[in-house]
Amino acid sequence: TQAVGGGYYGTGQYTAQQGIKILVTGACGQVGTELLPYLRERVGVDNIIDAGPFEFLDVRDKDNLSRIIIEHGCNRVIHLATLLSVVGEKNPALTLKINNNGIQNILELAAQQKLQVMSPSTIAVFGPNAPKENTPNDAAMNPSTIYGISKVHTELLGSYYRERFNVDFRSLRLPGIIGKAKAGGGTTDYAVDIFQAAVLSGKYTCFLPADLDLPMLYMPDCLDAFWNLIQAPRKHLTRCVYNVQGMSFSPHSLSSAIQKHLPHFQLVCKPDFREAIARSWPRSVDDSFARADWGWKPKYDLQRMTQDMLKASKAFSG
Ligand code: AKB
Repeated sequence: TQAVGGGYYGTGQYTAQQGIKILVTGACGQVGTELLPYLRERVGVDNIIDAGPFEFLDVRDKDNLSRIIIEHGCNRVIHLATLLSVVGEKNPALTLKINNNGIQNILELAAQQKLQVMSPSTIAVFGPNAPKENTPNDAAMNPSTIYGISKVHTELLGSYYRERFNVDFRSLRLPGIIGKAKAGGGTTDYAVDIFQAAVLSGKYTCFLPADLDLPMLYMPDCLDAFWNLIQAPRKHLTRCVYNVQGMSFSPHSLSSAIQKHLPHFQLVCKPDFREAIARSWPRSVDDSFARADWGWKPKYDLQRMTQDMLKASKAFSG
């Protein structure tokens, strides 16, 4: 067992955990980029196999997936590879192939090789008829985007494999994720891009209306959510899919939070087709099951996240 130092988020000392070997798909995406170093601190550098720097992998290719899992002796998979809401509407057929075939391959291999599977879902599983405020974990879903439909498929297939084949499947319904890594292809991406624009030009043109609230989560809390859910004893989990959020805000309230640090910052809103996607989603979600079952407790609210993001964006832009 080897001790590794605290890192990027000042998380302190961790002891590399013996017996955990994780394959992370989608390792070069927004969450993967930050999850990899976070996991390496916790389970040891050699115990994270990612489909980025170490193995190139198409999640539709089950034979290659199987080879990588066997060759590296993986016992857990964090399956992040997915197409998000905006790209999904541009290419529904490809979204079904990547999102649906990907999770099916992972779950089939998990059943054969007894792997724990963590694969995030999204607030996009909730469609226009679900309650908009504090959307309950068990609200009827009926999404209107292909991305949401593919993630309902992920949730249902995961639950099926858990009941039928005893696969330890776990999932988080992620809201918009704000972090230092670039986002891409999502409806909530404005909440990432706005920070670079604020620091570089003092102005941002947003593709959503100023008053439209969406649930959001800051990356350090997102990473803790992944870790805490995969580490939770299975007997404590009353379900396999959990709503989580850290805050809920509109472009206008985010802009006001930025103006506290950059008084001349200007927000201009020119809503486009992404408004319809955002309007079909919850404005906030009820995450009380996550709090009760595995101790979910986000640390960042809008003010704290904004301060941290502006600091990082300033450092980044020199
Ligand atoms: C998106 O905007 O598509 C994603 C999501 C909310 O799942 N960030």
